[in-house]
Amino acid sequence: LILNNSQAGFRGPNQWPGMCQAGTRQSPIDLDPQVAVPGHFEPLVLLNYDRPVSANITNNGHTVMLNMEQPCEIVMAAGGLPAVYRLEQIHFHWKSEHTLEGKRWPLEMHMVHYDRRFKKFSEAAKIKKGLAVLAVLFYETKEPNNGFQPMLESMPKVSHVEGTPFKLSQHVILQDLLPHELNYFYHYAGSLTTPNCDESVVWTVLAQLVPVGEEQVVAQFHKIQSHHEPLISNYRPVQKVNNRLIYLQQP
Ligand code: 1SD
Ligand code: ZN
Repeated sequence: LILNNSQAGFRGPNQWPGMCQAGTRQSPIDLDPQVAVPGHFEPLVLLNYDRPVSANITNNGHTVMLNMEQPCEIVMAAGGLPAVYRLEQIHFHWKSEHTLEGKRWPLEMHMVHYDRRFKKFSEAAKIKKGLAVLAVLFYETKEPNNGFQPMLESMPKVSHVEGTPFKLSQHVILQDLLPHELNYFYHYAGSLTTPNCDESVVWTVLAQLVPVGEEQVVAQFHKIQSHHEPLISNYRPVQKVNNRLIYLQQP
């Protein structure tokens, strides 16, 4: 499995199996206010995002991931979501997977949640709308974003070590990684962006961007290694919208 787009020929995204080729509701997509229809949803509800939480950090060979201990009480609901979803893990793509009016941003965060009526993530992942991913796009600034500090503190431990989880030495406050405006988002039905690209995800992509320090991206995310080589990028190309409605909720 090759996620590094610098190697995107053999076994790259164009050769991924199953739904990745056959699907019609795939992710990521380009997001464009001209194409979107207005959303009239209730505001998003994010519960316990303001709480300091402990997590494990892992380099899984295609991204760096923070795992929450389950069952966790950090949940996402409303905002057009058909259920209440529990946070399973957070991971990153560099550069962004979703593009905004054709523009790709340097970093995208995926907060992966599963319908809490299921006992565990893997069961919900097989069901349409079983998963809800909250995505945040970042733009680079000279100043570092302190919200990343607890995570970046532990990143050097995993950058050259694949598959081993380490406990974060500090607690993270998830809200510190979110934009101020939460009632401004794209909402659509899509898929996981890695094989087998199951079409089980309700996507909420926040439309207000968040700053991240250039150095934080270059000196930390770009140092993550996969098979002893820097993981230069790990985004899937944008997919066809087909006959889906893409909603844009505006404050
Ligand atoms: O790429 C991630 C993958 O690492 C895994 O976390 C999966 C959930 O099992 O989700 C995809 S993604 O669609 O959130 N990018
Ligand atoms: Zn992802």
